[in-house]
Amino acid sequence: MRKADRIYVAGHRGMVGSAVCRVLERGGYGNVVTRTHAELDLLDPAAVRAFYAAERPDVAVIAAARVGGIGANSAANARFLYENELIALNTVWGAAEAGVRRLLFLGSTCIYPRLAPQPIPESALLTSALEKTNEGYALAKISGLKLCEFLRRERGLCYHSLMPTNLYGPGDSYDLVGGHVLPTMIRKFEEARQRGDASVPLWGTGTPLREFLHVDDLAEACLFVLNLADPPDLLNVGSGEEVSIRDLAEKVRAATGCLATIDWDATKPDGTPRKLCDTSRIRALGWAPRISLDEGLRRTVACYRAECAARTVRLGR
Ligand code: GFB
Repeated sequence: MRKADRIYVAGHRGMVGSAVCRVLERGGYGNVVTRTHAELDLLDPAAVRAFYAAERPDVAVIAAARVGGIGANSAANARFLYENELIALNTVWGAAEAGVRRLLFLGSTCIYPRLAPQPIPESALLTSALEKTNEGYALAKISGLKLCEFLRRERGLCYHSLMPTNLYGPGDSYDLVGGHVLPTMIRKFEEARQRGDASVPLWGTGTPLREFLHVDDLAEACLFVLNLADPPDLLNVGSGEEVSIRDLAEKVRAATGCLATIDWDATKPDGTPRKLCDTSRIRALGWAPRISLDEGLRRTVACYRAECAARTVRLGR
């Protein structure tokens, strides 16, 4: 990418999009184009076509999506499929039609089969059944990455995709019902500590394993791959460290200084048992994460407390 390139970041107000904007600014890329949801409805193909025709970006980073944790996804697979499919197809197809030179599409490692070999290689895509709790979101992200692949093959456009593992960090949603596990645990333990609660309710059995990557590491990976002359179509990006939900809870409890005990509600879903992604391909190209889970948790608890104090924290419902 050139410093003067006009770079559209779709979803710039979200956790991923805002991290990408920060890393572009730090890198001296001063020509960033953004639109709020009120300014541009990505579900509307005509509006997206008109935007691309008017703004004519050189590069597009597609970080816009309807996202959520296991609770949000499993309660609304239809909406997650519908909205994320439209966002993916409109932003990618619209970019190709407008002659956008380069595009990076962001998905998630939930695109891989529920029982994929671990760690999950990119080649595991579409080799067996998806995890039911987030099938809609996964199908939409698979469509988006496949559209990028087809456009690259048919039109020679350098459109490629990154599939990050579970992300966390500044600007995350702390919605107790729809949020992801890590931010939700931070909020639950923080509020229990402040109220002096004796126990904290957590979901499932605590036995599943998850991998976590700080969103600032992902943003650096985005810039890294955007500066590759010939990037692979699809690359996983993750920390390579997995932790059980139970151990994560202990880490979050320690990071918040909460003394409450934990009540596991086995009526809530566990979701996929593991989803450690194989990141050997992106590491072989020269990228590596820099923020460990312990350091990331320390930073994120401090960030959550600051967002609460500034009343900018996204608490959802
Ligand atoms: O981040 P999360 O909600 O979604 O993590 P996934 C869910 C795991 O954490 C399950 C346990 O094993 C839950 O039982 N858990 C324990 C909790 N307590 C809680 C809690 O209070 N809240 C939540 N949310 N979970 C998501 C996909 O899967 O991964 C998304 O649904 C996306 O589409 C994301 O791909 C990266 O990790 O299971």
